[in-house]
Amino acid sequence: MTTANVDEMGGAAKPVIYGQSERPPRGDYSVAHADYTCAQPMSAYTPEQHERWRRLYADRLQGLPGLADEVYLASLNDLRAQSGIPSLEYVSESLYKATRWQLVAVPGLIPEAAFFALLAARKFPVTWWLREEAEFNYIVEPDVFHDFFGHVPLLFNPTYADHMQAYGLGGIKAQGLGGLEYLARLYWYTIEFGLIHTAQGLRVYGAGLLSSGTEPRYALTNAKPKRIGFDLMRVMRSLYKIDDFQASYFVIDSYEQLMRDTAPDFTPLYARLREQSDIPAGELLLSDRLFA
Ligand code: HBI
Ligand code: FE
Repeated sequence: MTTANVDEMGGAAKPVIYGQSERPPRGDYSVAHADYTCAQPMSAYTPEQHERWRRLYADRLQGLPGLADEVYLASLNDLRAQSGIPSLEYVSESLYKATRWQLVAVPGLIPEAAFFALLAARKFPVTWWLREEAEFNYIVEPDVFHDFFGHVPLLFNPTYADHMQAYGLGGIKAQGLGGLEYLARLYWYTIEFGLIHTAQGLRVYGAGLLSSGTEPRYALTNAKPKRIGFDLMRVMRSLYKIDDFQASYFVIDSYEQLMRDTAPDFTPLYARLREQSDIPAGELLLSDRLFA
């Protein structure tokens, strides 16, 4: 999903997507609560939408064996969510037992402060509406398929789940420190487009990759993109592209490494980052640890 500069004035916030024309919101923000959560209108989903979910699910899943991290695939399989748009409330029962996370419905992209606050409370915001048929292969902003199929399975992994809460807590702190853009880059190159080095080789764990269709194979096998060992400062200096395959991907050794490397207080890092130049997507540094 892209970062959004959502109107902080609350009310019917209209998400302005970077680089895209302003589009009318598809979720009704006026019915959302103060924390931007809303009811998931299970009865409003049509048979056509459940059928589109089944086709999206089958289409993306068939491309993942051998490309997606086995931890993700096993958890996705356990969710048994292939037959239709899942009830967030129902899935939250097993999720809460596993890692004390809950899924909450939101009308779409929400202001960063609200997003961080929900993550810090171990509540993952899932946009409740499903993309149109014309958006089957690509959608600009997150819909229920991207958020659920891409993000939810790994929330059953305790280390990833703890990292996601730490990210939310870090986001709340970053707001007063001018660190938001750096954190958005960290989220982009891990949670959305991250690769992981496993005993079987490089695998995909980023939600933006998992829900995309063709990018996992590109990310792992195409000669064009750079595959760089995760380094926190390097990632937070790295610019990214929101409307094309990535020019660089970052590789973690484990979810434990992601948790460990992002645990320290970022305050001194933001000061250092402001002194350093941004690194264009696709550019390499001599200090980069490269994967073939
Ligand atoms: N809102 N619903 C929703 N989902 C997101 O992933 C999201 C968001 N608002 C802001 C946002 N992500 C990004 O700016 C993060 O980098 C914070
Ligand atoms: Fe996402």
